[in-house]
Amino acid sequence: MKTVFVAGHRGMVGAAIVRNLEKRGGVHIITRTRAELDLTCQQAVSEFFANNNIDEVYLAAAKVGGIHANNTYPAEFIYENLMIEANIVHAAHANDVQKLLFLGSSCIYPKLAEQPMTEKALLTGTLEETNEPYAIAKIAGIKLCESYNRQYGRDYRSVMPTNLYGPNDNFHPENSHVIPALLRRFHEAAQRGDAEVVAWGSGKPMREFLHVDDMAAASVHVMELDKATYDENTEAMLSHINVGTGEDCTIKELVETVAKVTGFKGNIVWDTTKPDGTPRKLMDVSRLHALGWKHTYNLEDGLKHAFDWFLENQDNFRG
Ligand code: GFB
Repeated sequence: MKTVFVAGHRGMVGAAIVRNLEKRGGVHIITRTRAELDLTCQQAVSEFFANNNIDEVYLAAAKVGGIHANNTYPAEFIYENLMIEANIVHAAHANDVQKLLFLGSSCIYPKLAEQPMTEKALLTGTLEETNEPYAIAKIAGIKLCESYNRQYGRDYRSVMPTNLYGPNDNFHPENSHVIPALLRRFHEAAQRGDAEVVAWGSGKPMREFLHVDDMAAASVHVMELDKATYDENTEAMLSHINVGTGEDCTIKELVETVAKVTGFKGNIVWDTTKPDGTPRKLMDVSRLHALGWKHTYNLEDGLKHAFDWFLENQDNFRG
């Protein structure tokens, strides 16, 4: 039975990957909490790989957050992500782990990339300033994988998800992404019977959203593709694959759907002192579709599922 290390299993994506792998069965899954293994510590990561006979790695550990967190803690976003990736990718190689899947983000693409964004848009323009440090770290992660593949013949793949949401999300009022922030704020406003609720920015930016269970399924799908099929659909210097739905909506439309799902009936006030971020970042998912994977959740059903999870877990979620 192969041994699979899921780095970041307490996070939203890592937890979903563990659920997916457990459901499929037939693998031995290894996880470590932050207290057990500090992924930013090179020596600890080296020793962990040397002491465990790992066959495959899902690299879902990362410092993540929404537009405000990225803009407020740029040092942590670049430092922690670079360290985690460099330590894990190098230790995997040094201990002869042949397969690894690195998880990035759609913010690796230029702020004004042509829409929808194909994998070829990488490094063709200037990044969005609110999350440039995070994006640079994620681009470095892709290039780490490509470099070990080129020089040492490793099979380290990368997937770049669009904005994700779902169970185990971070519902912090300021530092979270837009969906968890709005689900919580609208729910609390509905409970109190507030007449209005505040959403950030102009409402005009467009975003694409993918349920995390779909992301986990796509990650396992890409990891399990045979090498010849993967290689045929990627290129030596562009070996990452976009993961998304290929459909987007305005933040205003998202807000209206969140109001419907949470039962909030009052007015929405836009706080235009908050940043909008990238105007649009729609993924071109044709490479992923050609590789035989498509999402299952539409946005409203996905939001209902995430909201149910929130209601069941609101007493013990993070933030
Ligand atoms: O999800 P979000 O923080 O991330 O914000 P980004 C998306 C959009 O929602 C922005 C608006 O236009 C926000 O102004 N928005 C409206 C809100 N109300 C709220 C709110 O209450 N909270 C939040 N957070 N936003 C992140 C990157 O960018 O996307 C990360 O900073 C990462 O690096 C992630 O790539 C996927 O899509 O703008």
